[in-house]
Amino acid sequence: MKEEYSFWCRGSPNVEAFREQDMSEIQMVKDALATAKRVAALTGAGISAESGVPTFRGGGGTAVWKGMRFDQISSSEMVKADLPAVWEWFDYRRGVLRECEPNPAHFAIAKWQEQFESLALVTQNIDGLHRAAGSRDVIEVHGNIHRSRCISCGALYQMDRDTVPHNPDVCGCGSKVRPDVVLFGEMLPEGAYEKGAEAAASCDVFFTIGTSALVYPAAMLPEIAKRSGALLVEVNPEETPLTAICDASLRGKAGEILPSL
Ligand code: BV8
Ligand code: ZN
Repeated sequence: MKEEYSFWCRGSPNVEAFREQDMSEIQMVKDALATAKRVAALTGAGISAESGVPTFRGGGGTAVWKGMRFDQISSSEMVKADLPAVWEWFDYRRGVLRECEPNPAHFAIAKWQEQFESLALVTQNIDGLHRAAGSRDVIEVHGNIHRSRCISCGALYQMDRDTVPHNPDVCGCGSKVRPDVVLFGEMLPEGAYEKGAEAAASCDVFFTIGTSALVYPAAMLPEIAKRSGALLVEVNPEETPLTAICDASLRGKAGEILPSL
């Protein structure tokens, strides 16, 4: 049996603690889901934490790479200034991802696709773990680390997760390729934000899962959902700037909370 499942089935201390703490809130969310037709979710790095993928913030730290904060190395300036350094950072992360599998949180959301009339999944993550867990039509607002793009003609190259380092390094047209990921200072993929905003504005329940809600415009989506009358549910061991406007804040790990919903 997979490690994380035995952990969950054993009734780990976290799960016990979590049960007393949130039963009223979790019951409210369960009741809402019993009648919900349209559900939407925004996920961030925290949903992949139990798969072994390091998060960017939280736990008091900020990811750094060779002395640079990750928002400096993951920036449009660095692609122009030092593309090899950007690839070194992304190939390192792709190497880490080779060992990472979807966790019960990813599988729970993939199951929701069958349970509700409509399920819109917007992810800030570039790790591809939602798709690997079986989710379809994932709106990847920050791109995907297993795809690269020519800096001149825009040709896309899909890599499998074992292609580390990235390949090809040069496009057929002769120009360099870069990660097909939205870096700081760059626009989101055409239509991605709009699709997410439309889902947020028309859902009955909106989940913000495993995100510190600091990066825009993705962090706007839960606010749009709230303003449009959705029940706003946060799943995160820590408080975030969204906590104050949430109808329910389920304090715990996504891999334990989502399957229990
Ligand atoms: C744009 C890809 C516009 C790269 C990423 C000042 C004010 C407001 C905005 C700005 C500003 N200055 C600049 C901006 C814009 C900027 C921005 O928002 N900056 C922020 C930091 C202030 N945004 C942009 O640049 C965006 N583009 O705005 O373009 C524009 C307009 C015109 C013309 C040109 C451009 C592009 C943003 C996208 C950047 N790319 N990623 C890469 O991955 O390297 S963002 C990066 O942060 C990741 O994608 C990540 O997903 C995202 C958000 O982080 P989180 O997912 O939330 O992860 P984090 O570690 O922060 O938090 C984890 C959470 O999980 C924690 O809360 C933790 O408690 C919780 N957790 C931990 N374990 C668990 C858990 N939860 C549940 N279960 C667990 N087990
Ligand atoms: Zn090209």
